[in-house]
Amino acid sequence: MLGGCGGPGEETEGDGTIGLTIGVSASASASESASESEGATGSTDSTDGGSTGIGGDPECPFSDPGGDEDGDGVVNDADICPCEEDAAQRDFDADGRGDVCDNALLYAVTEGEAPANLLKTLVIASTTVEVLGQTVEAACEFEIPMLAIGGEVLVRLGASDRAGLWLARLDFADTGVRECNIAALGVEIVHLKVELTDLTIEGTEPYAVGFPFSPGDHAAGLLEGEIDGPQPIAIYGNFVVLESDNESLSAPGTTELSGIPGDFARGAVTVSESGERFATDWSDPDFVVFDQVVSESGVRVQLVGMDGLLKLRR
Ligand SMILES: [Ca+2]
Ligand SMILES: [Ca+2]
Ligand SMILES: [Ca+2]
Repeated sequence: MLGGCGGPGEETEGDGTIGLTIGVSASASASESASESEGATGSTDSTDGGSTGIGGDPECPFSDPGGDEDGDGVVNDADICPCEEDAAQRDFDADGRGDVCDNALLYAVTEGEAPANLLKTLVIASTTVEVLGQTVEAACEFEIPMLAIGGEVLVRLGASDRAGLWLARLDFADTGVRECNIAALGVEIVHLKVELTDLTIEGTEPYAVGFPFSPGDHAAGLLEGEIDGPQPIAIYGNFVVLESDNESLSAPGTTELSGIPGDFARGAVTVSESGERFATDWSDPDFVVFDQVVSESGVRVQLVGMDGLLKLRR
């Protein structure tokens, strides 16, 4: 499925330089971004205490405990979201605030725990070169381990039977040195030793995806479902060429990928223990995470495959 990685169309009139990189950005923290996100229900701080409003919400004061501020049929002093319509009165994490008016559930990658938090993927690097008098696309590919060592994921529940999901940020361990032989027409062009460092993926559109769940499971403290679409992301990091046996084609050095647009694959989501734990299981070795020309010399980098398990905690 990875054959023919010399894709047409995008190559520029390159000088044959093959040197890539992916670049670290000063990314906003997921928490900051979360509070800015459209439709997020409150901040991600779980400082629920000290509220003065009936129902525990300081932003929802009213004077009549026996009234029905939001008209959902539940009187104010019994309503776990007194200012928002939620006749079902769901409270997934049992903190006294209903799903509809509660903060999003915020999960953190605490520590890489391979094989959990290890995503398998493949890097394909290609460029246009002159070989035996012909201009051809030359490529190499190598597997990289993507071990998640930090980041934040949010899950937002509302009145529907669908949870909003936002992989706000994932930070990955450096890949370690990989070898990459670029060849074309049977001719080895350059043999590189490379490493991807400081790799970070950010979800660029909060809650652009989600997953459906069963109300019965919700009542039992469990949400399970399949993500309903690819999540838009931006990728940052450094692609470092450590050694090269053909420095006229590719000198050692670092290339930045700064905000390369891509997508995270669909996967199976489990939120268990009434919201304490979160897991996503990906199994799509053919999914193209991104496919971009990343340098002026026309180097094209593809990241292919999402396969692995991410386990997070609140
Ligand atoms: Ca009410
Ligand atoms: Ca209500
Ligand atoms: Ca709650």
